[in-house]
Amino acid sequence: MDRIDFRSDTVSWPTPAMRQAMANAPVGDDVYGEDPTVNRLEALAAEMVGKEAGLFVASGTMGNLTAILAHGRRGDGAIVGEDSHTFRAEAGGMAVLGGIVPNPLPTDVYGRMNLTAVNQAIYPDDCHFPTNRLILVENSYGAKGGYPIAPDYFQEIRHIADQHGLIVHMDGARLFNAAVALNLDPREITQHVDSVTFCLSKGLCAPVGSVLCGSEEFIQKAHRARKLVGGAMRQAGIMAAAGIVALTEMVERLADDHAHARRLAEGLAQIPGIKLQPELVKTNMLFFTLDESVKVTPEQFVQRLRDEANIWLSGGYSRSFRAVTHYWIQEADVDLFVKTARAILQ
Ligand code: TLP
Repeated sequence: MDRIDFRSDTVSWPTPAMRQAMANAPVGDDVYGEDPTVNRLEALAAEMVGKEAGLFVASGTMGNLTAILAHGRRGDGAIVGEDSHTFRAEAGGMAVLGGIVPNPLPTDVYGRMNLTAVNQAIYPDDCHFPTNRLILVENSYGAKGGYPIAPDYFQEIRHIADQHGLIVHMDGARLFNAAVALNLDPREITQHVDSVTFCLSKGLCAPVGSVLCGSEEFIQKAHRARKLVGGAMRQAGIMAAAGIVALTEMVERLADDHAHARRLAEGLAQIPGIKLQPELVKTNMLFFTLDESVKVTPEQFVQRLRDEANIWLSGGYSRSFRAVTHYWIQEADVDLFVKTARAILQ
């Protein structure tokens, strides 16, 4: 890449192997179900998360929206973390386009809703209320520093859902980061949910795309929902080819990104004026805050990192920043970040 970009793992460029695979991909019309590369990706994705079928979509947002549209109807309720991506950062799609009524609950330091609160959030069977339909979960949990939530939480959520006939969808944008960090097969996490979306274009480096996975019957419905939001593509095998490389070559190496994030956290934590908790850094992201005592403004901090070391960082709202590691960030880049930050703040 042409810069050291910690703003997100979404910025990661495709690898040379992906570009090669894209150039050589056999293609067909995916709306007719005839793109062999898309079909291969969907089958591989479904197998890796232990579901019957998969659906290639343009983005994580489209995957979550397609899932919610396929699972629910106007007037249905969705219990969801109040700082989850689906509730907070997808332009309100479930309500705007689906007529789904979110029922947001607080989450703990790891991104888990309190189970008693989840139980209490289920409406009585009464015409005043939305219809109970969905519980939306996320793993890893972006707003809580990408914390990887262990499967027992999802098992509890499943239990509640089963008691009330609810459907559980997981925004697993960074599911593989969670699985690698927990040293688990992703299926051990996804066995507790009805459907899951994961992204190919974040830490896994593909240029575009996510896959929504679930039962055959659900994916049939999801085809219509994806069409509805304009997401049915044609020779999408060009992009799916990169996704296959992402799933076959880029999963295990996520551990390197996690080690880099931890190294960055430990380095930054040593600098006077920076506040963070390295022990919470388990995957490829970290949050830190500039102490009130720091003279440099958040904007100056971002600008100087860019000017002095070509290091790109976003954030600064409430003096808080997020740094995300990915394939294109090496240990030397992490050390340069720490060294430059120290020089700026001294
Ligand atoms: N997250 C982006 C931004 O939107 C914040 C990022 O840089 O992290 N779920 C989670 C947990 C996500 O973090 C994201 C993207 C999505 C869903 C949506 O994926 P895309 O961007 O492909 O629509």
